[in-house]
Amino acid sequence: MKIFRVVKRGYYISYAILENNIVIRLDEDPVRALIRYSENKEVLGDKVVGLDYELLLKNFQVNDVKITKPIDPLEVWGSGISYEMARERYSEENVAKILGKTIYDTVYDAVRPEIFFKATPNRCVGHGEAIAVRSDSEWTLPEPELAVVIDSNGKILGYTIMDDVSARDLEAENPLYLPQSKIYAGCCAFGPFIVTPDEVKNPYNLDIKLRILREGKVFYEGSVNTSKMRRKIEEQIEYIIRDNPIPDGTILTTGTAIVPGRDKGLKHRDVVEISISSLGTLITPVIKHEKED
Ligand code: DO4
Ligand code: MG
Repeated sequence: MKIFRVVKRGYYISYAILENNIVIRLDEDPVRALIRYSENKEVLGDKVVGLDYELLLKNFQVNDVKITKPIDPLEVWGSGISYEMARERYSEENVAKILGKTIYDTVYDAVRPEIFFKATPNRCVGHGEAIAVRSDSEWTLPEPELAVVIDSNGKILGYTIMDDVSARDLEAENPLYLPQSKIYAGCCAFGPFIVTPDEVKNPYNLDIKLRILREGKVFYEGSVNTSKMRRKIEEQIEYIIRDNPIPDGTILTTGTAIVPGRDKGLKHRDVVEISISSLGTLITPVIKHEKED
């Protein structure tokens, strides 16, 4: 099952796409629906005909119906340096060291992963909605990542595409600035769907592709397969739930391996496209927050 959500005249409506493209209008909160499905494969709602969700994905809005983020996660957490490529690229900056090794080299080899708080619903956007560059950042990058939606016990309810947008200049200046680099309005995009585990055969064999478009042309592109992930998702979840109560529908984003350089920072009006096999394509325009006088 895939779920998605639209907003129509100020109201959210959630849908599920079942086998053979049968579309159901869900009768309950989408997180509750994911839990119900994970327990007994049951879906509560009525069959809908004539909803062209492919057109919604392409145009973002059709008449008064607009696609939006599939759930409002009360908490979004991130895992860092879970790929060799991230360790390398993050270590290239003149960053803090512990006993002669960069903090990124150290955490890559450590038993304990890097886990950080990422976002709340009001900081997240969905397909077709704008991610943002902070007004005080000159180097902000998209981080295309596989994310999991989990329940309060850490059980995986579904997978989604997440963009862990990060003000890289702030965190490169001082690791203590990580929360400011990671958490602000428009710092996180996810969707367009949440896809249940029965439709994602192997989360460790998914292609992740990133394209940054500038004035309609490809300005940057990169790709990776999740087989390169060093920290398994279960291990990341174990650390998130350890002595740390999380609500049902929490999202964990599992880290990036695609790290564009200093000359590839996002600009106002860019468009970021992230595709992951089995999960679809997440497209978001970029805005830059304006400095206040
Ligand atoms: O401290 C660095 C954050 C790393 C990160 O977000 C990632 O590896 O995806
Ligand atoms: Mg990240």
